[in-house]
Parts: sequence; structure tokens; C-alpha cells
Amino acid sequence: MLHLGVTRPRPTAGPAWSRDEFERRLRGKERYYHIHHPFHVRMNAGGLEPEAVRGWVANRFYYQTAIPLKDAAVMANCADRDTRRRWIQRIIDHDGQTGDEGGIEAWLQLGEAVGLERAALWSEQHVLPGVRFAVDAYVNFARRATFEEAACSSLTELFAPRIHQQRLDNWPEIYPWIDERGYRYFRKRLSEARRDVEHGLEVTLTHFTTRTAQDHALEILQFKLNVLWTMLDAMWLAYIDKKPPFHCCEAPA
Ligand code: AHQ
Repeated sequence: MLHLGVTRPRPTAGPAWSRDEFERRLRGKERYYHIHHPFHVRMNAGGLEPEAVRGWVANRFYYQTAIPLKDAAVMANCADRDTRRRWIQRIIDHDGQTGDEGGIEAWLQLGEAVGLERAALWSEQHVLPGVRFAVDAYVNFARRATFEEAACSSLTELFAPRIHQQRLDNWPEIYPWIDERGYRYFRKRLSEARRDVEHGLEVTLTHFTTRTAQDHALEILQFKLNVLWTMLDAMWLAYIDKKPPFHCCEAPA
């Protein structure tokens, strides 16, 4: 598991958890979900200046455009045709297809809704090094993990519908300056996340059946929670503390 971002499976004494107990422990990781990060807490209380909202949108765009690459890597490690036929929908949801421009287009519309040019998102000019490292760690994990390990890492979306609903409920009132056309992405993800998680959970609960494997699965989920948390750490420093990288010296060109 070297350089996978997670430690090797360490043999754990003790019997395997039941399927229900294993699922309970996976869901128990909700307390580490980035909805609880101070950046998101401040965001959903209406405490972000427009520049911080724009910074979050531009940095999350790097994450969104990485998801299809991640899912293509996940599929490359999946030998089962029927499973690939289900998983491929995740790529289509983001890249779009004829008649549905997809999630990346919807995020570009969110960018325009908060006052960012499309070119500014595609250029990655606002992407913070810490965000880039965290997102790249996730994609590289998916490239080198087994299909089941990568499927398990997507289970942070167990907790995602709540965070999308929070934005839809709160933002129109707390950020009235944001054009409501930008909210399409969050509405889209409400149903897509629930469908994706159903498949990811089925793969995870079925594949990780010994206690050692189940502990390893929990560590993989924690790795992905760390990815999401670290992204917001970088954004807090840059947009709340106003201490972006090299703020104390002349930033590199
Ligand atoms: O918009 C998000 C998305 O498309 C995905 C894919 C999924 C994965 O495969 O890891 N995770 C994920 C997430 C999205 N939005 C995040 C948010 O807070 O808006 C949540 C994130 C996740 O929970 O992993």
C-alpha cells in the first residue's frame, strides 16, 4: 500500500463485524465529514466574503474535473463488465452527454453565478497548492488501489446529500448576490450521490469481509475524509486568514 495515502492492511485480531455493524462503523465516520470543517460551518452561516466563495468555487472546480479521471481509473481496475456498466454513469454525470451538459458544465455555471469567468476556472489560476496536492492524492490513490478500495473511498458521499441540501436551503438567503442558476449542480448531485453511494456501499460491504479488511476499509474512508478536510484547510488559510502560500514573501510568478 506504499504511497497509497493509506497504511497497509494490518492484521487485526478479532472476528469480522456483521454487515450491519460494518455499515454502522462506516457511517460513524460522518463526524469527520467536511460539513463540520470551520470553512463550511462559516460558509453555511453566511460568513464568507464573495472573494472566499469565489475561491472555494474555483478550487472545488479542480476537484470536480478530477472526478471523471478518478472514476476512469477506478473502472480501469474493474474486471467485471456489469460493474463497469454501472460505474461509467459517474463519468457521464460529470462530463455530460448529448442533451445533458453534465456536472462540470453545471459547476462552470456556478462559477459564472459567483462572478468567475469560465476561463479563470479552466486555467486553474486560483487552485491552491494544498488543494492540488489533496485532489491529486485522491486520483493517484484510485489509479493504484484495487477497484474495491477505490469504491470504498467514494463513500464520503454517504454524507453528501445533507451538504448539498444545506446549500440549496441556505444560500439564496445568505448569499443573495449569487445568481440562482448556479445552484443546478447541487440539485443534480442530491439524487446522483444517493445512487452512487448505494453501489459503492454494496461493493464495500460485500468485498471487505474479514476484520483486517474491514479495518482497512475504514482507513481508506478516513484517507478520503482527510482529502476533503485538507482542501478546506488550504482554503481557510488563504481566504479567511488571508495567508495564501508565500503571503510573507514575494510569491513565485
Ligand atoms: O460533487 C461531488 C462529487 O461529484 C463527488 C464524487 C464523489 C467521489 O467519487 O468521491 N465525491 C464527491 C463529492 C462531491 N461534492 C462534495 C461537496 O461537498 O460538495 C462532496 C464530495 C464527497 O462527499 O466525496
